Amino acid sequence: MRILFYVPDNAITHSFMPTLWPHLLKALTPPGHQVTTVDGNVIRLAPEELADYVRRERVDLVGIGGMTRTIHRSYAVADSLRALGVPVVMGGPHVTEESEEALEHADAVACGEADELWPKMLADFEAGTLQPIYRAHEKPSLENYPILGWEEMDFKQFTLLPRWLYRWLRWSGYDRYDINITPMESGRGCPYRCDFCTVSPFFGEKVRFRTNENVIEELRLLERLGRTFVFFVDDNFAINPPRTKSLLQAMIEAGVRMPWAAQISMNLLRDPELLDLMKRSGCIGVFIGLESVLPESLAQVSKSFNKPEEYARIIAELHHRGMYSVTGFIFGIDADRPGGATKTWEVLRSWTPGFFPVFSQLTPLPGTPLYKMLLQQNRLEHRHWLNYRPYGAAFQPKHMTPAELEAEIRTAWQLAYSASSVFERMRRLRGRRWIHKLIYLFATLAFRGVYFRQMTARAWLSAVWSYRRALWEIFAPRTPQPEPATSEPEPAPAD
Ligand code: B12
Ligand code: SF4
Repeated sequence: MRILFYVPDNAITHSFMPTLWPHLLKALTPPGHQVTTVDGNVIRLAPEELADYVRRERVDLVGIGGMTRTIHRSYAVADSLRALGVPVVMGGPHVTEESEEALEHADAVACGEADELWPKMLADFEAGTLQPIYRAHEKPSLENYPILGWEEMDFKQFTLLPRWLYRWLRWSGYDRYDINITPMESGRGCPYRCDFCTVSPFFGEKVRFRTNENVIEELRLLERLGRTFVFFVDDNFAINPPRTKSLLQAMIEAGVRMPWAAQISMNLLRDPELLDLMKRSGCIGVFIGLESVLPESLAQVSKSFNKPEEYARIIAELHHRGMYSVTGFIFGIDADRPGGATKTWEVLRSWTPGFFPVFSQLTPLPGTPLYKMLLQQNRLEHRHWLNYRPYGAAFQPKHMTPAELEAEIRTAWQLAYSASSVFERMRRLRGRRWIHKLIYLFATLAFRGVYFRQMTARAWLSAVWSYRRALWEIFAPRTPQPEPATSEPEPAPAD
């Protein structure tokens, strides 16, 4: 049977990393089927174009991912495929919570982790007995996790470099440096229950892990394939510190030298032994959900285990060891008031410049305590995901209007990525080698693109041009020279 997995596009950014679920489900597909994946974030197709492709390739069954952020795209694609008579199944965190809604667009829905459901769905489909809902009652163990077929993957489509730069690399014979990321799971689940997060409801509070040997086997495969960078997608990679340390130790002993990044909560990064092992095993970056610099806001989303007074020190500890931090902030929590973005930036600008901040609005995702609370208080835009607006507020914040909340996000991005504040950070890197500064500036440009549209050569060049003073800093002599602070917000983006 011919099966197509489709990852819906987010319509804003190019993807730098394959999405994991199609590759995992492919590895769990019984032999005898031909499975292809199309990632809409690298191959942008209108629903009708995808329908044409499915007809041309005579696909028998299409599986579509269901995240809240892109669910409107999933439904549009599903509708156009089913109009052709092609059966569609869906899975993922959104459809798990909103299965009735999803069934208006799909023939069947996998609710929860689908590792064990998928072969059953497939068998039922072949037998003509496909059920509408498949629900995982037990959380699958990850002890016998399959080794994914990465050797069949065309990673070049995910290159992080802008296409024009990549074309130039190819032209000059350096296209083996296709910078992109391979996702890998080492465990699932998180016991922390932050109010806005779907991870505890979806994957559960009981944490499950792959064996060290199994993770190392996949890392070895990636090394053989010449892969350059791994992102552990576990929501809290160090949730069980002894286990994480044992995995990192095993990676060091096995001699797998694969640069990696992961998501780890701030409270777990206080441990210097963990930080040392992270560095020795190849860690170059950590995503940390800091969420807020205000203790009252953290308390309101049940995340008081984050301690703002230790943020700067831990970011500096990571940076000192050569690891960057991507720090996530949320605005719109009930304790937040207008002006929060400026206050936040006043705190952040004094930190060691080894971090890349990203800002988003609080988003009520179905299945979360936050969603239930806002629904109860009648502050929620009904089925807000069907009316998706980038960085749009989908609820009524307590101390500001939705428009004010959107303005806070804009201000935060403008302050953090303005030419003057990037220049200021580059000046403070004067003690570092040029290559470090180059990487920092390139990564800053890439993170800037999360908010400011940067999909064309022109947009990239214009961003580089606006950072020209910072660019010169790459070649500045290696002497630390603190510069007085001058972060002025930039004008709003034209797009
Ligand atoms: C990696 C990741 C990203 C990467 C995605 C890159 C990539 N190409 O994969 C990046 C950093 C870009 C990202 C961004 C965002 N993410 Co994210 N991300 C994750 C993360 C950490 C891992 C995803 C993963 O691979 N999981 C492992 C796989 C195996 O699990 P899975 O995807 O759920 O798949 C299983 C089942 O769901 C099911 N399944 C899934 N799809 C399908 C389809 C079919 C047909 C079937 C049968 C089964 C099935 O089978 C799989 C095996 O059991 C998850 C959290 C998590 N641990 O899952 C959050 C998560 C998916 N992200 C989330 C969010 C909110 C976002 C953002 C909106 C954040 C933001 N504010 O911008 C953006 C939007 C991204 C977009 N698409 O536009 C939420 C989604 C919640 C929801 N209800 O949709 C999650 C769950 C985290 C959370 N805190 O709640 N993210
Ligand atoms: S620590 Fe991270 S993964 Fe765990 S519940 Fe909180 S936000 Fe979700």
